[in-house]
Amino acid sequence: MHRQMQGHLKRGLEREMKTWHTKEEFKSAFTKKAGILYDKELHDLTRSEVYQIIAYMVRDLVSDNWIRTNKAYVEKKTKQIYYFSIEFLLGRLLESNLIGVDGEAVCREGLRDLGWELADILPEERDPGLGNGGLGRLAACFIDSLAALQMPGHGCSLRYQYGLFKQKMVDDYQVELPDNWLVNGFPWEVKRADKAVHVAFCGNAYMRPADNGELECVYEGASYVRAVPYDVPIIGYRNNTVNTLRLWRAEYSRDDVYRELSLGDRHQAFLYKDSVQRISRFLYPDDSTEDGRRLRLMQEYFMVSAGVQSIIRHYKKKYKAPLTAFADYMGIHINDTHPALVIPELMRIFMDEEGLSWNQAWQITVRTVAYTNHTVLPEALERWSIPMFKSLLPRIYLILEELNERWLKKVRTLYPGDEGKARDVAVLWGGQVHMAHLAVLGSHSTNGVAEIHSQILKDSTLHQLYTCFPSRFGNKTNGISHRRWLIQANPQLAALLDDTIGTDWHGSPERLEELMAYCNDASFLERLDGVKRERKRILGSYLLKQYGVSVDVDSIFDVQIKRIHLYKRQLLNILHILHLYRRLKDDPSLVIAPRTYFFGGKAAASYDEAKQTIRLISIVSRMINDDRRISKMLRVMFLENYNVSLGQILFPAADVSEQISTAGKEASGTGNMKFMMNGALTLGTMDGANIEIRRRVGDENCVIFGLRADAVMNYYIHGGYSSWEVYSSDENIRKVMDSLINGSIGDHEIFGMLYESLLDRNDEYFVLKDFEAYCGGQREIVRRYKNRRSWLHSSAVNIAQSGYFSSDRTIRQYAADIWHIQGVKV
Ligand code: RUG
Repeated sequence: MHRQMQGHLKRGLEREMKTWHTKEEFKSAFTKKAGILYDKELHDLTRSEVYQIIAYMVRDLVSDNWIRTNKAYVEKKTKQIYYFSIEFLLGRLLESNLIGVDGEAVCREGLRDLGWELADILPEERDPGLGNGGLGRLAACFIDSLAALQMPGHGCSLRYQYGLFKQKMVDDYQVELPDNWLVNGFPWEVKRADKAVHVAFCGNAYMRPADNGELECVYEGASYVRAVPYDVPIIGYRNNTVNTLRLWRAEYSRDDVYRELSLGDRHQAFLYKDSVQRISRFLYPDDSTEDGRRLRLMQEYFMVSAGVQSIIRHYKKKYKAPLTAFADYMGIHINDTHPALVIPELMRIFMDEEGLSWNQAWQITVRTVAYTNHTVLPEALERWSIPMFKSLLPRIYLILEELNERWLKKVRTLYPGDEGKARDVAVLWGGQVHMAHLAVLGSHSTNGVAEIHSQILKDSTLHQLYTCFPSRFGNKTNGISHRRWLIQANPQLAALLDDTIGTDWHGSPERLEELMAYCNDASFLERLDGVKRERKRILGSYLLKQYGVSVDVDSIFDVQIKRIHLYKRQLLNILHILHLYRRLKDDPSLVIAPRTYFFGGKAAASYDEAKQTIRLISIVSRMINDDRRISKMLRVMFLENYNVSLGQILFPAADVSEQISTAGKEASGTGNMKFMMNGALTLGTMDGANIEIRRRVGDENCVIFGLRADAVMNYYIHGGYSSWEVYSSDENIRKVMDSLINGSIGDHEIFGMLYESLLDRNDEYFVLKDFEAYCGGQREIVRRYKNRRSWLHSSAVNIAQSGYFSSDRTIRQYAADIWHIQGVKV
């Protein structure tokens, strides 16, 4: 009661949020907007046009607040954070923004009066092609939380014309089609041509003595690319805050094109235009070629330079404080090493354009930048060849050279004769630029994304740098937006929670823990059962509509959705399915608990083993689903083109969350959190955030199996284990492995590459070593599922404990420990 009164009082003082209060208000705004945008009778509008109209209406609602938010930050001289990320995997924005402005219900009712269903309009929006996986989705959750918590934090990235690719399955092969997501425009963006900057590439840079006796840099013959920002409003959750995601697009200058044309060289003009536009054309150019790698480096520097220039300009114009105070007002967070060139770029501007000394510039830079590492896989740690780097970014290279020289001098003085140490901490070594080393050296904070991952960084991946800067290292366990992954994706569950524990958890997700009091409440569990069944039915009808296949909603829905990668071990899952299939084939009297296995995920276009894994899953699924007897107990689905929108249908419907990476390899995982929040039980290894999930829910409410990270590490140190030995001594494994090459799968298919990676190349990811334990885990899942009441109890415990994994908690930790920012009321 008391809290409620306080709430009313507080709200009374705040400016009322702008929204449509009645459906009449909505309808009148809609009609007006439709007239302005399309000049058509309402009944002639297409669904896509209806989507565009509502999107622009939402933008109208928030436009004052967008201006006000920026003004508030400047007037209060608040420190602002810029989250630089090469990806932001946003997902569709219409529904989340409608929820944000508290206009969803009114919009739904108003539209219905006008003859449309909101549910039919939402799919008209294409998933923005601005990201591909966990790292990009994390960035999207983070800016969502920053706005929800009214914190001054913005995103910075590239405006890719094409997303990763659209995955299509053709004859069991993954085919990559262009993801032309911008084809109908992107109503959420605002082009800010007046804020364009120029980014320099190539040319020649060298140092020469200046008049004052110091060295100065001469940089000549550079080519300039115009970077134009497109701003997307990031709308806070019913709170008036509107932050910004700034996306940079490479544009050619008309003057340069006209110059070439006036010289009569149309071909040259075309080449120039193309060379500029390709910088922001594709998310992830193919990095298996030198040309692709060069383009990727161009993208990284383009994003970084444009972003840093605009931040410094903003600081000088609006904050009017000396550069020495820069880090007190501006923070730059780099999401992995892709934006790590912010470090030399800040140095370049501070020294070459602002006239600061090396030491002054370095001090400000380190205080400004913070870094998050997302991987310990050596092949994913970015390194660039020095010749390529030098030719593309000559001035930036000179800065890295100086930085490296100064740093190694210090290291060699502290550790004389220890060249191993120098190698492990160098920025330039062995002909390569080491981006992770640059990121640690040039920032005041380095964190991993789950406890185990942060520990591995300290103990091994970045161990030598850790010994140099122990106080810089920390952990920030990842989180997910409970607004998108629960309130929006699973309104049925959200309503049940509201009914049971009230709505306070919307603003304070840790209060989901109040659900613990209901985990043994029979009537609550019955309703939870109803919600899960409903969500399984929704997935079932989607599959029927999309693929014409039906699934048994009474079967266990076991889901593995994520990028396809050997370390994530989709192979382990499909080999176990093959094992089950073989048992059912060998023994016609065998009856097993009905199960439906779902897979979804894209393989990188040049990653052959991952593509063959998809092919294996696809062929096995057809073989099993076509078997009339067996498909009553076992079904397998590979869902093409897994993306955020598909995730919003899959997570709520899952009973089992497959998190089965080789221990020590998955930095955190965030899918594991989305499943948990929707009441699925984790079947997982002691890896990434699984460990923290297990700690919160207890062994009774998840199933953990397999080698631990230290055992894996031990094997690596001693040259691995012998997968042949496991193969020879375990009949189940032998039979499953043989089926990969003896023609018994599908139409005499041979999966030689996978067979080789597991046996001839000694199973780097311990698939065979963990096979028996995984089969045990699967049996345990079935055993528990059979006791419906206790399964539902576990499901409820998972939901109740999932509040910790809200990205609001993560962002609060970043804000308090790294960024030193607070919420600002708008
Ligand atoms: O593989 C990691 C995931 O474990 C993690 O959850 C996610 C967000 O932190 O980042 C993923 N990741 C790592 N994506 N790209 C990389 C390497 O650049």
